[in-house]
Amino acid sequence: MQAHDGMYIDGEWRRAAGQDRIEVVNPADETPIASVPAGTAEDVDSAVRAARAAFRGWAETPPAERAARIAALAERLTARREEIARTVTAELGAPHTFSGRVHTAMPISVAASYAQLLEGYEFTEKVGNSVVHHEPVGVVAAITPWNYPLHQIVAKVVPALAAGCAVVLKPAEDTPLVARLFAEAVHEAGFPAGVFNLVTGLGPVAGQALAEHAGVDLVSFTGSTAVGKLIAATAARSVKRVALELGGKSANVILPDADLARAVNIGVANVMANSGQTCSAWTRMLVDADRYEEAVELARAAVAKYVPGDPTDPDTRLGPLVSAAQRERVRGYIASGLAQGARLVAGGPEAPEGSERGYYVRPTVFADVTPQMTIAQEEIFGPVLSIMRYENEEHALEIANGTVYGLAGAVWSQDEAAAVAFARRMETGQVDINGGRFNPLAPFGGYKQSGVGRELGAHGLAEFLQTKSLQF
Ligand code: TXE
Repeated sequence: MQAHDGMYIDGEWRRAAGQDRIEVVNPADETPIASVPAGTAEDVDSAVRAARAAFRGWAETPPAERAARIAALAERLTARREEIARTVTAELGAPHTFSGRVHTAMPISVAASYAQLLEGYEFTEKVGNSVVHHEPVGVVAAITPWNYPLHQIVAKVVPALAAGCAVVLKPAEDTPLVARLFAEAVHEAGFPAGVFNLVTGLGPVAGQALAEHAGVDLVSFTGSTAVGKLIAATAARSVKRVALELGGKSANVILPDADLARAVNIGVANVMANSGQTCSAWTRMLVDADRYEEAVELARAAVAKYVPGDPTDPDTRLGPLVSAAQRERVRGYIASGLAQGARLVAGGPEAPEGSERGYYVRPTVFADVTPQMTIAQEEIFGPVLSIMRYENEEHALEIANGTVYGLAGAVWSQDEAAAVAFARRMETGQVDINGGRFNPLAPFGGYKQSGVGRELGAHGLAEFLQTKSLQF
């Protein structure tokens, strides 16, 4: 087990103020693999001071130079991609192929997209007799979750740096190792000291201290809705800006004329990816009454391909959940589905066969799920799909929009215009039409209680800017 010392503050690895440590556990076999310092309010204060001191200089650095540093960061992450993928597999439990293809390649593409975007970006505009300047907000606190450990960091830190902000990152306690690799890559990329700082630590200690700190101008948070509300309330006390990316309960709406097999297969794959620990996962599949049983059978066959296994094995498609706590939450939701009368098509709350060790759950499909059930309303964050029946399009829309969330979704139809018309009526921030494809420039974020603000692309950059107008 590797005991890491230090946190990256003011361009160097500094010893933590306190003695407490966080143990990182491999979720596939429950063995401790490393430990990192558990930062305190004192460490947070040093990091925020370093960021404040570096901010002005970085804000005044020409955008082309900021772009060059970000391009160098993307290049350093690319050079370390195998190490990153291995680390994500070790601390999160994601299957190795998925760690490489998604957990590593996707954030690298996002980082590279900001280097490009900055090149042509206009930080000033003329409006009548005024010139409007888009200026960086200041010091940004980035608080990130464990589910896509590198992507969540990149999606906040890189646009903040591109905007000219200085950043203090507090990554999730379950997955601090990839955050350390990110800090090393930032260092290698030659950013000025203090522009980026990393404090590892517990949410209620280091996270809370960071969200409260008077030297922070904006808190960008991704995580649970409960903590998001807490952070918004804390930030409101000193009128800090917030960007919140919270939970989801996205609908996968299969319209009656859609290619059913394709929609169900891709829909099941979407929910099983990352063991269901994806905020945008299409966890509610909506199928018309006529083709309902056919869809259930297709889903039963599709989910059989997801056999929980060792994430380092290249053939494994479904790894464990991140922690024992998440496993218990997910099993609890599966039990609630059974108790509330949903029909179990596959899986169940028991541990999968042969998984005495590791935080594994059975890939689970429920049919006959009704909108009132807990599993149709709350974010489960595990490999659990609910298949729901609709009578007509209005009914489908009512079900799709019938939760407090609105993060993502999907619509399938042979008639693309009909799919688009339906998507426009969905109360959600992003919809994939007939499958969709990841676009690092497309804004991502929530309607309703799924959040405030947008990540990625120009919208993600604008999150970290404030405007000043000069009148002539
Ligand atoms: O999240 P937390 P958890 C959802 C998902 C999951 C549930 C719980 O449903 O099952 O949340 O996950 C930091 N002040 N999502 O408990 O606690 C914490 O240290 C400041 C959805 O892991 O919200 C971590 O860095 N910070 C989601 C981050 O907040 C605090 C991704 C997220 O942890 C804090 C993850 C506090 N008081 C979970 N308490 C998504 N939207 O993608 C905790 N933190």
